[in-house]
Amino acid sequence: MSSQGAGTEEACLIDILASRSNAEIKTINAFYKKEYGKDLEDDVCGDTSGMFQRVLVSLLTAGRDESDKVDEAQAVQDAKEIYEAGEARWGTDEVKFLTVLCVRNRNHLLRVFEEYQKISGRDIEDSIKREMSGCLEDVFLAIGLSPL
Ligand SMILES: [Ca+2]
Repeated sequence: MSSQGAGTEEACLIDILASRSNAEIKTINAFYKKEYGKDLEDDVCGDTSGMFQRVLVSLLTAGRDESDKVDEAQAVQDAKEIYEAGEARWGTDEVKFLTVLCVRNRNHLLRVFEEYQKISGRDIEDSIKREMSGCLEDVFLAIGLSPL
């Protein structure tokens, strides 16, 4: 896999997984299994590696909170943790980004991004671009930008 950015297959996976509901992802998984006789997750794991693979697998498990509840205290905490995992340190702790971006609901995330802007003085998109590269950057950007 190229580190320069997403190739066609990776871009396709990012498009499909970053913005779908849990129900849609479950349907995609079931369809894939029926059509190809194997799990999409196994194929994704065969074709990708590292943090990008972990993000895709996390999205494939369809475990995102789908309520519209914003937990204020948690949103502030999430924003702080993302800041500390990225801009505030040498290198990047990508797991923190994954934990927030792949799990929290959309309303909550919007609140996190707002809080993040206050703490860091940057948009989350800017920080993702500064802290990540390649497919990982692409998938986090897709999650950060898309209406989940
Ligand atoms: Ca950093």
